Amino acid sequence: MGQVCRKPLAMTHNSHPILERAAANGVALDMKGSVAVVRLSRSAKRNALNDALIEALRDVFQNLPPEAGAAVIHGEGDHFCAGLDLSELKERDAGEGIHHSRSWHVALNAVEQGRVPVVAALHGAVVGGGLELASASHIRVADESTFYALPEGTRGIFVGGGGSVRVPKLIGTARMIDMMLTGRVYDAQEGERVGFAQYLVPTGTALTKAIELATRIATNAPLTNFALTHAMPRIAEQPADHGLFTETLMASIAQAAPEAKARVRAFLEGKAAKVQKG
Ligand code: 1HE
Repeated sequence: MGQVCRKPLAMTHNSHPILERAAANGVALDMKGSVAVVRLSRSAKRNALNDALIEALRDVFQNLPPEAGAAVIHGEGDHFCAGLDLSELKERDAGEGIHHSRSWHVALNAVEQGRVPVVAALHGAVVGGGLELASASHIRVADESTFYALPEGTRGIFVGGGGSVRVPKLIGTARMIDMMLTGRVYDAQEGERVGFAQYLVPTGTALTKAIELATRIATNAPLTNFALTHAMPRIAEQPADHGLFTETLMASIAQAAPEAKARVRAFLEGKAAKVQKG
């Protein structure tokens, strides 16, 4: 997990200078119960991701308050995120481009491989780097206004924020190549069908739904959430024999935790909810 695993900030999120700086650079954090609600707040530029905002995103996800058991990310205004801030692209040479792309990888890894599961609440444009950011989250909830695109192809550039790794895992390599070669845009319904979003909700309700899901996720045993967000993606990339071995290790660690024992005992004593149909 590298640096994202470090001890969370002891100070409140309102008072800590790192989070104050992040808020000034377009990433605001509010706690809603056990859920860290992270808001892209650069709506005048459609939440386009400039260097300062990427750094802020990294800082926020590396420093979530200890009471956070899950996080939600959403965008202010009419769109989730318009991707890379194109005004910063003008003069970058190859060497600078390498560092720029790697800085995105660090920030989006902080989202994907942080301490808690992350639910993205999507609406409006989820394009370019915005789609890369959404793909780094663990669950995506989209409202009916959402549309997905990778305009990098038509802008003469390539994805650089992890999109070529994460987007094909959601929709497949062929669909991603098609999106970039042809500029194809998926609407909200199609986006759910092909696998961008796991939930499709009425316009204006994605954030509410995402917070509802995150609140529930935050009640899971922390080791279960860790297994799902850190072990599962790695198992999926391992050869089957290695995957089965990793699964065995993770399962035995999770079941040995006192929290697991208590939860199973509660069910056996009739004190825990049964699985309900639909
Ligand atoms: C921006 C950006 C941006 C808006 N960089 N400034 N991303 C794109 O190619 C998408 C470009 N953006 C758009 O297609 C549209 O802006 C939207 C569909 C997202 C929204 O349209 P709309 O009509 O609501 O807003 P707008 O009038 O186009 O934009 C409002 C302002 O935001 C305007 O600035 P203003 O000063 O004239 O008010 C726009 O210039 C500004 N703006 N999007 C900079 N992206 C790690 S590699 C990732 C590579 C990529 O992400 S490439 C994809 C880039």
